Amino acid sequence: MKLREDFLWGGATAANQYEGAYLEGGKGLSIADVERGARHGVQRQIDDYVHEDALYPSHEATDFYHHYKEDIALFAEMGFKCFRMSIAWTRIFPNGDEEEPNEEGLKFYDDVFDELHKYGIEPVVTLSHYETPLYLVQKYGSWRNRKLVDFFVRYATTCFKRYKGKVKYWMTFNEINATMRIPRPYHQAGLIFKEGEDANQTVVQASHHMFVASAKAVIEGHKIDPENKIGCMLLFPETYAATCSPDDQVAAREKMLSLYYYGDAHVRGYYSNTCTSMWKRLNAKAPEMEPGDEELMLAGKVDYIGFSYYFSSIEGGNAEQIEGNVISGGRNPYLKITDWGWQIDPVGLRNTLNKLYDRYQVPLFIVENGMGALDTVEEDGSIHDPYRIEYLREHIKEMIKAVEEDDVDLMGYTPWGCIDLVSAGTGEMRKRYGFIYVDKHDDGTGTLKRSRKDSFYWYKKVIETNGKEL
Ligand code: BGP
Repeated sequence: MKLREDFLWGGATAANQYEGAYLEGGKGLSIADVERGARHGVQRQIDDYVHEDALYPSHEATDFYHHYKEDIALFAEMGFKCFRMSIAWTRIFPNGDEEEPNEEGLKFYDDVFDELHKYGIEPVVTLSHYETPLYLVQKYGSWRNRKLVDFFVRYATTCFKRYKGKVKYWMTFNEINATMRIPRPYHQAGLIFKEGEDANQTVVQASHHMFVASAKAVIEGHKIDPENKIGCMLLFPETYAATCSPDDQVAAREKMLSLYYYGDAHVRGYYSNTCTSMWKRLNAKAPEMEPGDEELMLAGKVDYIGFSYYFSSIEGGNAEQIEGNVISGGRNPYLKITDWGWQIDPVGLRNTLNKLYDRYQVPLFIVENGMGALDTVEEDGSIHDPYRIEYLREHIKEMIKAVEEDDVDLMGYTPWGCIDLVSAGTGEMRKRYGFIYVDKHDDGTGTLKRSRKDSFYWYKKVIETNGKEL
């Protein structure tokens, strides 16, 4: 199979890390607006929440809200075919539970989508990217409460109706499987555990509500516009056994179970043996279901799998542990690491594409991949980032092998943080992924001026030649 001629080359962002303007245009607070990064824990931050903008990186972020025209022109210059972004739920429903949407928020995304279409760029939209309305967390206990299903579906259908004809690629929940990464499900699902609460049981229940919400959104989205392609989004790092000892193989296989848990529910549309065995592993019961839930999950299966891939790790043996943003794993002596200790493994991307396609047989979309690094601006303003080019080049090579040699059906590739934005894991600005540099720093200073890095010109060529020139 050849790489599709209409392959969706582009880049990826999320509102809470990029948009800024956190209180403008009638927007309400989201969980991201009171958090300083997934790795910092959260309960205390909500209690102590004060408007110290530099400490809460989503507040200004890199200000897409006021720079979208300029940024989209730069994406167009690189030749983007698509642009992955998220809608901030709190721009549309500031508290999350209102009956009527906020027109100013709806209008903002209309303008963004129109601007993208001006250049022939297809929007790829995540409905919930770590942006649950804070009010839903405080008033309803977030996704542990069944009521969120209806709130989410109202939000999703409002978007499907309003942006019909402007957006056809959607994803429901970003990295939904991060919900099972206890103790950090706040970041994904707004869950804060009470003293003595059975956290595992809550996660199983909250995840069920998200599956039902996603399935209902898929069903409604198809009704509103049969052209809609609605996917799920999985965090999907590769895992190897530390040695060829059978026990290590088991450990590596088991590490993947929580990933397949979410894939199976979304794509197969039911709780497979992987899921039921996970309940035992977590010492949890099956989630409480309402009559009709199982039918909904089956009828609302996603059209494709979007996934993020950054690194691999090993399981078993006595491997030294390394931290990702919401996950951790063992150090692999064969691999180099980034400035943040993430293991660089392009071959792991090919493995992942094969694993996912083999199991699910639906189109795949790499909606995040990339390297967070420290960039230096030279005196003449140029930014040389050969490390980023090398990382992406090697991953794209393996991606193309998966398509051309292994016949995996792949829709597109949108490297993460195509323009510098705030890190989800650490809340830092200095951890940069972009082809476009933004003058903004961790202490909140900076002019927000945009400049092209070397990788900008390199990626432009990659897109122009449909991946032939790397
Ligand atoms: C994924 C998230 C993104 C993003 C990326 C990079 O987990 O979906 O929101 O930020 O990881 O991670 P970080 O920002 O922690 O470097």
